[in-house]
Amino acid sequence: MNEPVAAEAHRFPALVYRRFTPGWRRPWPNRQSGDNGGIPGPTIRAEVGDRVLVHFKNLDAANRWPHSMHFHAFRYAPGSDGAFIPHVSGRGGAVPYGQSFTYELLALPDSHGVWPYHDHSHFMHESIMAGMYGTIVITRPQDPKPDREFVVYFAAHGGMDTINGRAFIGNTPTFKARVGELVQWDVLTIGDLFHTFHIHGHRWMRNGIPVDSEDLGPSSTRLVRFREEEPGTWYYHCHVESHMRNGMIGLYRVTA
Ligand SMILES: [Cu+2]
Repeated sequence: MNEPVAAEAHRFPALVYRRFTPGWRRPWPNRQSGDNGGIPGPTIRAEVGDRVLVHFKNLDAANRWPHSMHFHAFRYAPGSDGAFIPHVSGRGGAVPYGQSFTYELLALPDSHGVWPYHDHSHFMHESIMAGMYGTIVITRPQDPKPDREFVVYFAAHGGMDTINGRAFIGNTPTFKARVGELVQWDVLTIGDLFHTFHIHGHRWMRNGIPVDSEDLGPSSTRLVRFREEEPGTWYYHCHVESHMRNGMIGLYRVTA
């Protein structure tokens, strides 16, 4: 038997992206569970053809590190890459504490899908380990609009294997859907590890072949979509066994 461990042993100091009202006056209301509430950061949504401006302000009062935002999938000039290259990248690659920067992005026809964004400053690794990453969803007009959309982010934090920054059932999100609904799972990974996304009792198509698992390397993404027809309470989890038993598991409840 494992020794009981104090709750504090299962907490870690986090550093997150948060959406604010214009002028960074106050945090945006956290209406959707898991969005703007911690890890991952708020989901950035765009349509193909959209020009997107992201106004970033570094409010890391705890560390006073420089930070940045680096966006996958969009087209942007090198100045909006958000990656720190010594003597090259300019302010966008390392925004000093207290300062702001606007990233200019364009969603191209081949930008559609699910993608990560994350810190890429010289404190990238510490920052990602602390939670500085989020999701980008870029849609095309012809994409079906799901009735339910769930973000599942696999990463390791504080010695645990987490889904959306949380470990074990009851802490990880419990997702809900109804029979007949079009359900979309935006599955992402960040960090050093490979993960396998698996849902019990369900299958979906990948390149014309039915699958019930998706293997993802670091910084990989999968958009999983199916019409729900299986009522019940189901596990979803990473199928790397050591990750699952270290917290990477949650519940999915389907009602008729
Ligand atoms: Cu895993």
